[in-house]
Amino acid sequence: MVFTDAIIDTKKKVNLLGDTSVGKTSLILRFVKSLFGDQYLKTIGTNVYTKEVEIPGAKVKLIINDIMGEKAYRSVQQGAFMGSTGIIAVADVTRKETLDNLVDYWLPLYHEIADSDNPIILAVNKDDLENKEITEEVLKEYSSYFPTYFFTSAKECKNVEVCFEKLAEEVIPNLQIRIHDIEDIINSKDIANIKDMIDALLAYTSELGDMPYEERERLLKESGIDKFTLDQKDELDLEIYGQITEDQTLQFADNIVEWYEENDDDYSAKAVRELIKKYEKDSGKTP
Ligand code: G3D
Ligand code: MG
Repeated sequence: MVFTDAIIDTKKKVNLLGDTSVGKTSLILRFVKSLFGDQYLKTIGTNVYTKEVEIPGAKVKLIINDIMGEKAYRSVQQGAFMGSTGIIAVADVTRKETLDNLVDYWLPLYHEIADSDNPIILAVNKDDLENKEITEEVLKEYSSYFPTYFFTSAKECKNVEVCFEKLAEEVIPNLQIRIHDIEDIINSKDIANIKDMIDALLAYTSELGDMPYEERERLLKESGIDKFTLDQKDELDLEIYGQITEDQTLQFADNIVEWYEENDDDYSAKAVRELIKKYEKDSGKTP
């Protein structure tokens, strides 16, 4: 079994930001509707577009907010940043000041509202034009703000999809690491008995699934595994395993799935469901 299917199915709100006329609306329309041109651009206020992106391991519905670039609309712009999980910062390759304005105006404005850890992809747009003021050389000086950038053209459909796909990847924390590691847990060894299963559940929740220690302990207790506490390394004593029943183990697994669902971690809920299936198969309960 390999996690090539989308194991996460989620929605994420993202924003494009940057000065007027850098091509924010054009990039969105190119990406969402495969359109470019005059008749679509006369947007007023904030517009919201959605498009589903498939990347390895996940299906992400991007909810893309388009804002007006005029700085006078500050409060409207900030409203559009609520709940944002990541941004494409857009500059115009022929106007270096649009890059500086990202750093001096747009990023600080965004960070007043949104999490400073949110991923940022830089799109240096209109790469089809001559008279470039923003080059690879120039971008070296901005690498602390924009570690990831693409030269794009909404007009010529260059690097547009890759920008949004990269953002989709980055708005899911640790996606690649998690896919790799859960595959390891699931593929590397059999989960043929209660001990293996509990070990896998403890390993997943503590190392990959970011479940707080106290929560893990609480879910153990709620599963009837209440006589025991975890040690510092999140391990149970060896002798304890013999006293745990299969029902308690599966109850623990179900509680974990439920906990992840409540905490909007679809990936982890699905990963633990896979562990349950694996246990049922390896222990001979299902063919
Ligand atoms: P904005 O939403 O950031 O304000 P728009 O920017 O998407 O409205 O684009 C502003 C102008 O730049 C538009 O031209 C648009 O056609 C043009 N534009 C957008 N992307 C590109 C691109 O990749 N290459 C080129 N050459 N032009 C682009 P008008 O003439 O309508 O002002
Ligand atoms: Mg626009």
